[in-house]
Amino acid sequence: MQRHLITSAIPYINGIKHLGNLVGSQLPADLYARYLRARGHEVLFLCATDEHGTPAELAAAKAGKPVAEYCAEMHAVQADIAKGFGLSFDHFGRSSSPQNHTLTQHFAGRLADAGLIREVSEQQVYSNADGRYLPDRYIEGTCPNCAYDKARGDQCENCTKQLDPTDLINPRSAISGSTDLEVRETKHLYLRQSALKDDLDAWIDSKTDWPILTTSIAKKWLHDGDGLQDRGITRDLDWGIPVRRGNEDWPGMEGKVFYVWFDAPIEYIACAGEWADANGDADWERWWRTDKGADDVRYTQFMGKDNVPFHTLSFPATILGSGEPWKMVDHLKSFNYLTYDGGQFSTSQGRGVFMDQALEILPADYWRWWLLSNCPETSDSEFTWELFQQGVNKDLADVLGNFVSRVTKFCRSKFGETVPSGGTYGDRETALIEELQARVTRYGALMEAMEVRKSAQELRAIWVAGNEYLQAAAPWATIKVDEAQAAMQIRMAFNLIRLYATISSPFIPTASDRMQSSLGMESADWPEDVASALSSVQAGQTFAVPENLFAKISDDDRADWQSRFAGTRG
Ligand code: B3M
Ligand code: ZN
Repeated sequence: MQRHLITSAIPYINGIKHLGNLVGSQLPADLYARYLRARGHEVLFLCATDEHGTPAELAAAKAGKPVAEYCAEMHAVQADIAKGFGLSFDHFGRSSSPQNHTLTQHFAGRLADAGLIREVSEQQVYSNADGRYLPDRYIEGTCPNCAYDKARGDQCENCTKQLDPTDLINPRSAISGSTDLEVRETKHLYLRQSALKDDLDAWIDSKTDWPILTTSIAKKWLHDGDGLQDRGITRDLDWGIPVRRGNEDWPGMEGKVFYVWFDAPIEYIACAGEWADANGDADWERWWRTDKGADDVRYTQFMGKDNVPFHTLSFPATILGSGEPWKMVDHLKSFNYLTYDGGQFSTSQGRGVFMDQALEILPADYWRWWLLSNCPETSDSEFTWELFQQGVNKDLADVLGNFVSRVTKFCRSKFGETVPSGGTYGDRETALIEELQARVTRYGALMEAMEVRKSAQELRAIWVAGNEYLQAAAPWATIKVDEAQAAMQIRMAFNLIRLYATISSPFIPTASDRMQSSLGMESADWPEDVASALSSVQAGQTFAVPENLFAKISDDDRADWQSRFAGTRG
């Protein structure tokens, strides 16, 4: 048994996330967490809302609410939807928590003590029309790196380059659209990432098992152009964590807050503190402090590719620079983008399917299966309603759902609602067990390696093998000549349902629970030894037919949703 710390990138508070956000971090993180728990490991799976910075302020202003109130409300909404999708966080925290305030100020103090923070008088964009400074997302313009014309002041979404507002070409205010901007001088704190460049480089080199997507992005920003840049970690905003040096005032920094990307990753740690406080003072340091037991923890992060620079450079710089024994990430799994009907999913433009809408039209498992089995792992992948319909109908309805329904209904009509006795496994069953042993072992290895799409393919192949067995054994024909033999075949099929329930649960937890409870089971151990797993449901076991495990998506439904989600969300 190992101990696994798992974090998903923490979603911005500014509204309900779309399916592209979901599949790029929280959903695969949940898959991994559920798998590891099913294998008996100890898991701490953390996520939170990212509540500071311009995304929060802009969204609250749009909603006409004070930021704190807006954040509290949206946190509850996001927590609820996460539950609806079966995201099994041990804690869903808030980056605005008191724990994160304390810890963020603590890190800033440590970094200052280590000489890794410098004060910079910098040029900042001031909007005359808006009467305020325009940090980060308050400003938009053309990316100096790739010429994308909707780049934001903090980062270009298109090429992932981290930017400063003054880098943008043809800048305009995101509040008013005004181009009546001027540059004024104000004082800010900079994290001297450049001083940590060699340490970061060596640390990244030691991560030989990281996906290429992750390392290539990290290396690009370490070495391209002038190399790793120092980053401003403070902002002229009202909402955020006040700039303090540990628990002391920071002269000259009055009224300023830390930059959202400085405090957001620290929330991964603070969230463990929130979890501990919510769970009767559980010991969180054994997950995060290598001097308090975390040296044998394996820490895995999940995120979209645009978040990689912050997790491979900025956050590690914070931790390394603190000189304290905090746990650093062991494996960083990053994802490309899911596109929507030939374009981008977009929160700001309300384009695509959002998590609340998805749950209104179908249960979570349909989405979980399709999104995970098509996740943008090695390249971008595409959501279209046709592909979604095909995937759900073929895999879930025709293969898995149909198997469960045929087996349970046939048994009920011929033998009643009890698994029948008679017969013993023969050659066909031995061959099936052999095939499944190889497949289940491979599936486990792929899940362990976080090969999400390949895991889904293997799981599907395991479902298909059961269907092929049933088709070849044909108990409906066997029963006419040899009832004991047919009973044995049905018993095997019930054992397959039990096996499917167990190994499918990381992907489709609700359907798995229903399969299990139809067999009166609470849970089962992972079928390491397939032969014994496939003899565990025995004659005499009662069952109930689970109605409609998966319904097919009709062409009418598809067409209906297609037009309903064609525009943008108001
Ligand atoms: N909130 C960006 C995002 O939701 C950002 C991630 C923070 S992870 C520390 O994609
Ligand atoms: Zn760019």
